Amino acid sequence: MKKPVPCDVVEKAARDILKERGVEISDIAQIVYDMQAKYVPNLSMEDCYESSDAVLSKREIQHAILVGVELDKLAEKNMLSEPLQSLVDTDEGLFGVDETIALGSVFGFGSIAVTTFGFLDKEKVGIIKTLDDKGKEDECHTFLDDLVASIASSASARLAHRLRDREENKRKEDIDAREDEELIG
Ligand SMILES: [Ca+2]
Repeated sequence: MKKPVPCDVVEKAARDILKERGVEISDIAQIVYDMQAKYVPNLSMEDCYESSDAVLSKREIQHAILVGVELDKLAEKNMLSEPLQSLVDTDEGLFGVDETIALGSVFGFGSIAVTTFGFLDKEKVGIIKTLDDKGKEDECHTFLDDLVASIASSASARLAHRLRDREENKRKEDIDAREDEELIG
């Protein structure tokens, strides 16, 4: 019988692969900061970092990262079959699977996550722009730029909801419990 993969192995692999591809949690936190600063007075980078890190502990996003980045890496090495190789490597405009995979994991975080993802998909900011630019050269980040947008969007939504709860003085355990109930994975 095939053995299930322990979840800590999956989480570590997803976190490692982001780093390997040049994305630090602080880069994602910066996007979250830029997205939320106009709505939240006194927003701290620590809150943005904490929220980005928490999103990375969700299984659904870890799986999306592993699938997407694997395809980016294979395309970079010219190892996919044609025509998929060219579709991924050239980031063909009508190839939307990169966005679909990334979008799939923001739904659990509600409408703020979905609208933020739509915004980041159009206005590539921070590390998303860097990845997009590098992808036009020798590297391939067709999936990764959308995955980063997905993590940042989910983290923005999570943060917005938590800050409201904090404002209303809900106890930390209640906030954590509610999040666990609401989210998949
Ligand atoms: Ca893309």
